[in-house]
Amino acid sequence: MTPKQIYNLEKTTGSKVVDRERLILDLFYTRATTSEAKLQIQLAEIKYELPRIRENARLLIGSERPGKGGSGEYIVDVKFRDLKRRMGFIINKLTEARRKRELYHDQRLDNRMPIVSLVGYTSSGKTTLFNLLTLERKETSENLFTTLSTTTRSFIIGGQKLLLTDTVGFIRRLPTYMIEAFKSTLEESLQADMILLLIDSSESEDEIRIKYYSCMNVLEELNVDKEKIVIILSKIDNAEFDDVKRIFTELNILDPILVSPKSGYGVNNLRKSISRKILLQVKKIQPQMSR
Ligand SMILES: Nc1nc2c(ncn2[C@@H]2O[C@H](COP(=O)(O)OP(=O)(O)O)[C@@H](O)[C@H]2O)c(=O)[nH]1
Ligand SMILES: [Mg+2]
Repeated sequence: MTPKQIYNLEKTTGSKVVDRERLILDLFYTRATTSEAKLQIQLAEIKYELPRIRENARLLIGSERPGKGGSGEYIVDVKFRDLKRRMGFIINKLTEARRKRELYHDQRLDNRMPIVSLVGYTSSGKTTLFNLLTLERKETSENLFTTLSTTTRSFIIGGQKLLLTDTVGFIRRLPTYMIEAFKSTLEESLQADMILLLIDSSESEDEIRIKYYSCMNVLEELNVDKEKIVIILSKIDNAEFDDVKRIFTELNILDPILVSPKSGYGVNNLRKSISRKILLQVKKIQPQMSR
């Protein structure tokens, strides 16, 4: 939506109006746990605002046309310079934050509970599965943005206490300037020992393929160890089993876990897989811990 459309809608409805991009930015912001993530999101916010300055200024001063030399042009200039300055400031801080993160990275392997992270597109069933595994009752819905705060809960599998993290998830048609901000919301959960990547298997073949590849690409870009990733075919109750099997053979996914977060189908099997995999991971962590 253009600023003008938002302005007009607000006037006619008497309600606050946010467009899709603004909403995604707000959502990311509520999920940001690290200062680096917050900075990335602020940067994306500036990129959202920059192309809207002129029109916003025009709306602000009402009928007065922001012609050359007019007060409108002045507002635009000041605002533009201000945003550019803030952008430079944020970029510097980000460089600094990245340097610090690399410096302290190794100290993260101290004595801690193994962490399992839920990743996947919005509406793939992450929160439903989260509730099921942790016996939590959080709101789930068709609404894409039900998950509003970072959620980590402990749960026990085979006597081992673990932490499970729910994430905001991938979003369809994400504007390119938001990609870095999106990745930064994931970054912390990707430090997990095991990543459950949920794919909604009830969607069309094309959708499944596209989403699978885009998830895997992002995880690769964020240097996630492939061995940590477990592919979960979610909502299997709503899928044609033979079709799904064929697609995943074609995608060369060796042993996906079939789950229906809603009905609970396949969840015991999933628990067993988590338990097996985490035991291996914990063994890998232990020697480093005693160094
Ligand atoms: N048919 C079906 N629907 C499901 C299943 N699991 C979740 N859903 C529905 O899918 C929607 C999105 O689920 P949610 O857990 O909020 O997805 P998230 O965005 O990945 O956290 C909700 O309406 C759920 O009730 C399932 O196993 N089968
Ligand atoms: Mg959710």
